[in-house]
Amino acid sequence: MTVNVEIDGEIAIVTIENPPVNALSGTVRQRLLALADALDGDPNVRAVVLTGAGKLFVAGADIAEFDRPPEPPFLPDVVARIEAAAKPWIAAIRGAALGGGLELALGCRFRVATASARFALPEINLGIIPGAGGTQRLPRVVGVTEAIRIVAENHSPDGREALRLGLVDTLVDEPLVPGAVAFARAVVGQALSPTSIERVVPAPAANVWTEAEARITASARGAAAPPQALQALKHGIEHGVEAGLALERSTFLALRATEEAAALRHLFFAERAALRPAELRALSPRPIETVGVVGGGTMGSGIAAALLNAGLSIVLIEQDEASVLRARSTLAGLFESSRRRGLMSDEVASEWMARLETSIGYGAAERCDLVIEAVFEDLAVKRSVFAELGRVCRPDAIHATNTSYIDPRLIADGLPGPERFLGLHFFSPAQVMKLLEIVPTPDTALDVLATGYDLARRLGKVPVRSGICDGFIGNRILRSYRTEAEALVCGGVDIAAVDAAMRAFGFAMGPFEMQDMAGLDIAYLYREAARARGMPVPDMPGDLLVRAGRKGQKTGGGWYDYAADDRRPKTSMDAQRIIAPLVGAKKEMAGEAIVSRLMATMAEEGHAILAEGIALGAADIDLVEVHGYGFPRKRGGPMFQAGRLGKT
Ligand code: T1G
Repeated sequence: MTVNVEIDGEIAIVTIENPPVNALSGTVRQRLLALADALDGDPNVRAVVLTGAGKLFVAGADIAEFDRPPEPPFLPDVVARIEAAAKPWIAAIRGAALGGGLELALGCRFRVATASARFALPEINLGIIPGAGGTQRLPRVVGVTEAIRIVAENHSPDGREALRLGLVDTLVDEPLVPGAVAFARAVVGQALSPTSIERVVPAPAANVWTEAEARITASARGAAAPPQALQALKHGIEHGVEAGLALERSTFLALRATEEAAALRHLFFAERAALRPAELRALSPRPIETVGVVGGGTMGSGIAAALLNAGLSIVLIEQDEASVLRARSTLAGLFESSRRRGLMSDEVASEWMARLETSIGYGAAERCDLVIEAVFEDLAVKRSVFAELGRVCRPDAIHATNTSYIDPRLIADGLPGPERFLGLHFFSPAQVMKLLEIVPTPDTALDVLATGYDLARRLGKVPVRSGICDGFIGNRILRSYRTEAEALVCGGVDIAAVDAAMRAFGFAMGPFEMQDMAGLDIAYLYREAARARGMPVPDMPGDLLVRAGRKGQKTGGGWYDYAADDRRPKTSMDAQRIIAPLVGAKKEMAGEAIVSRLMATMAEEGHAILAEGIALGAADIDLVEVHGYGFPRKRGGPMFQAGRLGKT
């Protein structure tokens, strides 16, 4: 973890080397400050090239430091010291200059970069805003309109666009440093150009601010940082750089201490740790290029689309021509909706279709490195699929089931190749939802498990390993959440009050609205099956609704009523009458109390899941909830919430 310096003639080359991403830790900041003084005082040095070792320039401040009080030297001071250097500093950027890394580069007099380098101020994704001058220097380099997009809307220009914006002075091909040294030699001796902060930028028309405020507030959907990033930028334009820097710093420090920022940092590290479980890091995943998907229904088509999106070749296996046509039509519909929303070009859509082969019967499975089954949730049906695959596939091909609750051991029992069998539980819509529950059996080989994780990485998914229990991690917690919500209703709490409380907490929908959308019969059938096994499962209000034919939106009403052409839930007198036998005297309950009760229920189930070894860690449970069940990201997850309340 160092900052190295070497001298090439009259040019000093300063290289930040703090693997894995050259984060600007306290040690790095100290070394940069010391070097700025030393190089200013060295008569043999006439310019300084600043670069990062490895694949990128600098990924930003060291996020791991944010849970501790800030330690000097502070990054704004390091940036200001470099900016005030008597000799020009030239930032030489490859890979990425992110957050504090871009702010450091903006403190340099010049910036040179490779065409593919990426520039961003992603602080808002961590619930904070830039804290080292980015909201003030950037608009004075690229103009206010472009700066707003980068500071508050996650726009991330590459080197070519950065050149066009004036964010970089020239593009340099690899090898980067010699090109940067040549540029430094060319500027040596010239009168120093104004620093970023000295540049004057015209204040934009008033509508630029009002339009940006409206746009950013809407897209922030309650997140604190984006609107405040805009305000810091605007304050500096309207009241001068010093005032802008002061507001930026105070806002950064205030936001950094919020629960939202802590939650987002928690998820940032959890998502990265989830991709590389320690026990698998030394293992090589098996090569996967052609993947078979058995079953072209909603799940199978969504899985196929996710695989196509990752550049894999797909064999979609169905049982007859009609099913194949239906699957093709489903996929074409997915592509068409992506094209209409501008998420996919015609060329990409046709390239995807070129990599999609459909097959009637299992013959084509012999060419597959991996086959994922996504057929009807029935044990016998799934077992018959894998029996066929066992006959056709290569002996090293991996077999995966997408089951959402059947015990994978029962599916694989007695079939060939148990060591290359595992559960890969995708969430619908599989081409969108990031969560992938990976469910090995005791026989699953570690390199097969590593292959599952590697596939998740290639698909851009968040993999979470689950042990085998009823519902794995996510559906098990969902069941306890829904049961407790119904218990509140039995206790006299209004359905709409429960949904409103969970929406205010940050969920897109409350538990009853969600059930009406997904169908009440899913939970009902689960409970009826348990009752059939002799389990003492008491009737719940949802059961009464299903027996009365109220299964949710698909039947025109469930917990709520719905008009034919209007999905907005309306209080249902019919539903109230049906559930009345199980509902106590009306009881008012504050939203916070409702949230606290349901959070406690989720955390309690989470603790049981941890105690049983079903989840490897509390952060994994939070990832399941955030990436599979709509838990608001700014709240970090049920285990994070419990930890904040000292309940872990
Ligand atoms: N600080 C600390 N650790 C970091 C880090 C950071 N900024 N960025 C990445 N890591 C760790 C990560 O946890 C993982 O660790 C390893 O590096 C590889 O990461 C003052 C306040 C740079 C595009 O938000 O976007 O600057 O799991 O798996 O896929 O205004 O990391 O190996 O132990 O993601 O190649 C702003 C965050 C900070 C950028 C590389 N910067 N990082 O992606 O690797 S706030 C960011 C990324 C700030 C200033 C403000 C990505 C990447 P481990 P990885 P990758």
